[in-house]
Amino acid sequence: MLRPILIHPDPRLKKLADPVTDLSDDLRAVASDMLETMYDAPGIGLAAPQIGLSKRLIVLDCVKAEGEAPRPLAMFNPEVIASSDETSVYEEGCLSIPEIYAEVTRPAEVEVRWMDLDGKENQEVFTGLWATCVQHEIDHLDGKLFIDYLKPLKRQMITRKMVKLKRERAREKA
Ligand code: K2U
Ligand code: ZN
Repeated sequence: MLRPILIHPDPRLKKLADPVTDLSDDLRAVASDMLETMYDAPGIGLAAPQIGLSKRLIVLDCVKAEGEAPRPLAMFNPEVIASSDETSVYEEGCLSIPEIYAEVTRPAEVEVRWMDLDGKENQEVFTGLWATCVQHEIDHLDGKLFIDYLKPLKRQMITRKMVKLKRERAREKA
């Protein structure tokens, strides 16, 4: 089912998420809800803290080419185990910071280790948009948002805009 996505500023987006110790059908159902929510947004990634769950779980599908088969991935306890010195710049967005985009520089290639839905350990090198997205999602598990890489003044301006947006959305609901 679709889950509501938290909007910045929200303390739950700044917390260090807890490792997943035992995989359960409940957690598998959360991963499936997160993928449904991500596709609906639409987005190409989503982290559990964004739906208010402080667990180290992310989902992503960065397949952008038309006609290419989607590749929905769910990662439990993902960690970057190696990253390239070479960097890439990408104009990032975030489902928790709607309508805001800014350039972020990150390692161009990352090797990630994670546990999948079957409880199996995986290890894979990601490049391009996949590399950007998986790093953006793992940052969410550490309470880090892409605007944390921007200059303080720009970050404060964005936060003020989000406070205003949340107030307007609350008024619409009332
Ligand atoms: O974590 C999220 O909020 C999901 C982001 C993931 C993302 C952000 C920046 C760069 C790549 C992935 C959403 O998918 S935001 C929508 C989006 C889609 C493609 C490119 C940029 C932003
Ligand atoms: Zn995000």
